[in-house]
Amino acid sequence: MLIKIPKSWQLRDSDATPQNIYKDRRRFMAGVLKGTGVAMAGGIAGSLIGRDAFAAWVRGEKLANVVKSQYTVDEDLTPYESVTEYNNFYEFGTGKDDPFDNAKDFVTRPWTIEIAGEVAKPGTYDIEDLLRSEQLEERVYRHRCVETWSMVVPWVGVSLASIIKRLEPTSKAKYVAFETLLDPERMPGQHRRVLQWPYVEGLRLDEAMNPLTLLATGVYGEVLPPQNGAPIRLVTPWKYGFKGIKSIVRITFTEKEPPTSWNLSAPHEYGFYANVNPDVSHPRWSQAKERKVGEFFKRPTVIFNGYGEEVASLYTGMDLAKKF
Ligand SMILES: Nc1nc2c(c(=O)[nH]1)N[C@H]1C(S)=C(S)[C@@H](COP(=O)(O)O)O[C@H]1N2
Ligand SMILES: [Mo]
Repeated sequence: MLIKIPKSWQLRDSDATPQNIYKDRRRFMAGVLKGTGVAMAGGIAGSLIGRDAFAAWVRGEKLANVVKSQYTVDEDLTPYESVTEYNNFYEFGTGKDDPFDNAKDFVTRPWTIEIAGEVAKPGTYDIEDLLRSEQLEERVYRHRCVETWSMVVPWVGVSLASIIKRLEPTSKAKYVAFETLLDPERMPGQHRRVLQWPYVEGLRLDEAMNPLTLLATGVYGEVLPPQNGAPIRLVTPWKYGFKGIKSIVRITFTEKEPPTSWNLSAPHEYGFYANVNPDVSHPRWSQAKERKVGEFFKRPTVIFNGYGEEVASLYTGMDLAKKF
């Protein structure tokens, strides 16, 4: 479905598309990618992801063939340095600047992703084969960590729904489970049992199919740096940051709710759903306010991180204080 009426957090078409091609765009309506809400910047529907998307990250080298998505908030971006130097990625240490220091030399090419479980097209795919026919989109998303910090991040990635459709889940598939690489040689933080390794996460299938759900391969117009989850990581902007599993090597379609790392480690602190909810306190702190990285004063947190118009219907009839 093409979103015609912008939601409060979306850019208008005319904002998402440079003015000089906006008029042309009307003639290209037929070329608008179906099902993604993408405003095509130039009518290159169906184009392949540029080869550079599968190269190692090089600072300053911009990705080609990226279109600006309407799924974009019109807010000031968190500076590049904060987005890439203030991270959680326990495979590279538990301090916020450890991933920046320790993940630098993490080699992410070549990379394979195993597709398994209740799906018609299982197999081990080279990342390039899995993504080849997808459209790279830039989406500026709010990003909210359970430790009450927040950012505004310009991700580059592909719609997870689009990939899932091609893989054809069976009628038994109700959830999607994700797994990070397990390799203590390359991920030294895995020598310490701060979490059970590998890091695992999961979504209900309808959450995974929501148009907001992104598999990010880049940020700030460049290939994703290792500390941000290269070469591919999950982004679900209405959920707390820990759902955004990094450096994914396996995606499994399951009938039952899969285990998730933070729920395994502290079940009363971290639930499966992890929806941003200012009314549900973390047992050790309130979730009502957040501090945008770089700002001094806290702001009130908004339910579903402001994405309620797009996702609230996924949870009708659920008690989100119990199913947190
Ligand atoms: N594999 C893996 N993925 C992970 C984590 C991790 O420790 N390991 N930390 C999570 C947490 S707690 C957060 S807040 C986000 C941080 O993503 P960012 O560094 O891109 O902001 O990554 C999530 N994904
Ligand atoms: Mo987090």
